[in-house]
Amino acid sequence: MKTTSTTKTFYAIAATATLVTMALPAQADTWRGWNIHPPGYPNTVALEAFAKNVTERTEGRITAQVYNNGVLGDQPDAIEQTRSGVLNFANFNMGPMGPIVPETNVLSLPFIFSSVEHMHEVMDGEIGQQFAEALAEKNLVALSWFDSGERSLYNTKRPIHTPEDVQGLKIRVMNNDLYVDMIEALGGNATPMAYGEVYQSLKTGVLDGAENNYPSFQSSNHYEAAEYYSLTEHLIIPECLCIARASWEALSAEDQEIVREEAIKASAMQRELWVEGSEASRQVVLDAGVQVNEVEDKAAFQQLMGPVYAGFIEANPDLESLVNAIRNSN
Ligand code: BDP
Repeated sequence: MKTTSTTKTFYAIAATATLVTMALPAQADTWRGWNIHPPGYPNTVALEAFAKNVTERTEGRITAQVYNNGVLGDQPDAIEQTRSGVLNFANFNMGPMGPIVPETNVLSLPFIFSSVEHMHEVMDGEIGQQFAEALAEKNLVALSWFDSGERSLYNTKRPIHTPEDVQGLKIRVMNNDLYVDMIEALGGNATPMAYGEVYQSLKTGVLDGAENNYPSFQSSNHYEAAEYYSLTEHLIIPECLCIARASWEALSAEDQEIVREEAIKASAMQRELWVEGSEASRQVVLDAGVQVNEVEDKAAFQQLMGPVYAGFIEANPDLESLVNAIRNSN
């Protein structure tokens, strides 16, 4: 049969239409979740429970799966992929979020929270809602907040008791200029680097140190390379359970409710597991011979952050009231 160009066009459109109708339901309900941590890590356990419960409760309308160990990309990449809806959900630390959602940089100011409890109060209240709104504007729906404890400095050279001990050390930081300013204010040399590259760099001496909480210091095996862990506790950064806005908006009101409830349950679970997990990780690193030291004069570190705050407020005058609101909420 001789086909005219009109019939050809018709067949092409019909074929595309069939493909679209066939492909859409499958794509719409398969949710891929990004996670940087390994199996067994508190965040991983909570995210996996979230995925399982969402899958069960939506009776196949969503099939959610978590991909661990950052296999779907490093964190800055994964943030972009979730913003564009290529990934559907994720647990993100607010550190690497700063370059994309400037408001969240407030959470990366050293010593902004006086304790983990203070951070929880702020994030679970009205101020936390402001951050959720800022994230939503960038296509990330933050449904609940996870804990990530206190981050402290560790290195291969010496215990850190005073800022002078940081002098000259090459310290890895997450991808955010604020952390470069923070380490430089202490006299160290900051190197922004993807999490997955730090272990090798510590081993080979490209880096002298990094900073993180106990669970990550342990699960990343950085403790095998860095013998000194010093409790500077300079950063208390919340993390979100975030959904891609496109995935969220594609849900019925009923399914949004299920996803929201499960995200809140996941954060309660994560916070509980975090407390146990931090203690277990502390034991592992101590048993492995890591020298952990308290930092008696934390104020000495805090004072050096003056210019970091001043520079930040100068560059973001509109965020000054948010900084003050958090500091005064304690
Ligand atoms: C961990 C955070 C993770 C970060 C990592 C890092 O949970 O999101 O990617 O630190 O230092 O504590 O990059």
